[in-house]
Amino acid sequence: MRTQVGIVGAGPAGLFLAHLLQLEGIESVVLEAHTRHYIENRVRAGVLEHNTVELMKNIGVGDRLVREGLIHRGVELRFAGRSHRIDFEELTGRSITVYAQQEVVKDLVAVRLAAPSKSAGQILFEAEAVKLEDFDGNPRIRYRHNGGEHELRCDFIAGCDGFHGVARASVPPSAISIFERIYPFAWLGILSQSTPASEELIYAHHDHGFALLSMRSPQISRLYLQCEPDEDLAFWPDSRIWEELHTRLDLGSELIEGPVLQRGVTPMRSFVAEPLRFGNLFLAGDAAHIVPPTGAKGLNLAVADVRVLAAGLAEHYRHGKHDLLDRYSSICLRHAWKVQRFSWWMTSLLHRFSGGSPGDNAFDARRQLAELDYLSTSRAAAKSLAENYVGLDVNLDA
Ligand code: FAS
Ligand code: PHB
Repeated sequence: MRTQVGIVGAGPAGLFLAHLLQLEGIESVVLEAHTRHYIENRVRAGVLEHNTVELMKNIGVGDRLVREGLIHRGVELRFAGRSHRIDFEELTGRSITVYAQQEVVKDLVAVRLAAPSKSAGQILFEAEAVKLEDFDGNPRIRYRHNGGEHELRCDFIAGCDGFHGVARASVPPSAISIFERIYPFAWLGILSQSTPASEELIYAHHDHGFALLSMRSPQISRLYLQCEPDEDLAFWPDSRIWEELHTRLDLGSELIEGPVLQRGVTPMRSFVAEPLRFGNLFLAGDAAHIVPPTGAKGLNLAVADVRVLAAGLAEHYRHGKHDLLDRYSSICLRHAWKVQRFSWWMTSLLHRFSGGSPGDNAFDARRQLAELDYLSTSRAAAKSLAENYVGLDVNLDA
């Protein structure tokens, strides 16, 4: 099979890229290892930045988002027995929208499969890319599908296959640099059939550890607890989860319990691969970088990458120019490192660190409370958090 752009992975990065290319009349084929049902039901991110929301509306996949998405104009910080609201709208004129990642995936898969011409709209499900070849010259993707091994020839390969994918692993180790920080904790996340105790997200700093109240709808809550990196969910019956959420969020009877519909433990790491381009292979999204979810950035960073990549590919096919493709890596890394900084900062602000000496840990806890106090009393500090949280614009002049 042959196409212009071979895309490995049908997560947000691959699906947004496929649609952006289609709007430019550029043909692509998406290879996805899992089934459509699997990727459309995988519970992950929940917060869309301003720019992601505006993009979805502008590229014709925002109708359900506008109907069902929950617009949030601020977020609450809870610490030392008190609360402080960061007013996004007043500080930045922007807002965020709570709309689950799997809903974004459903919207993008639907528009892709509805594409007029078959070649412009192909997603091959249960098609696992096993080897990327000759991405310096004439790229080929070898993949398994329907019990056989196949080859997709293309002009370019977009590695949108996430942290554990084959794309980054195909790059010779000598050609790539890795920057990584592993955090000494994870997040235990649940979906519960319970009315959210707050209309906006609550990030809570507590002696027991971090907690986050989010939601998916007026009937479904999304709640997280800081836990050990190797936490065994068997030791977290619903009763213990709710007890810990009550303690850390300190919402009294407002925190309504309900049946736990889904639970999982998400490890926490900061990770960046450099560069992001290897000949005609481009890495995007989690294949290129991972952020701790504290800043709600993972999905949004993936979208930022593929907007630049799609613009670069359009410049190539339409005008035969390569300026944006040549600057893809520097533009996306400059943005990604700012998002890494913010995600690391939010994580370092709100989580209980216990790995150091007792003195270090006690110092850290006081430092965090001082920073939270500063955020609640300084407009400049609050504005900095707000403009990062609603999303920074990508600077194409990198
Ligand atoms: P994805 O991992 O979403 O997609 C990659 C796709 O490639 C997958 O569908 C995979 O099946 C496919 N693939 C992999 N190898 C392949 C191969 N060899 N051949 C074909 N296909 C292949 N972010 C937030 O902002 N907030 C959160 O709360 C949050 N929670 C998360 C929880 C979990 C458990 C995880 C893993 C991530 C979470 N994230 C969160 C981050 C997440 O949302 C990612 O940033 C986002 O999915 C990135 O999108 P992609 O880059 O498309 O990668
Ligand atoms: C979510 O709703 O899943 C969510 C919200 C904010 C975060 C992370 C996850 O920082």
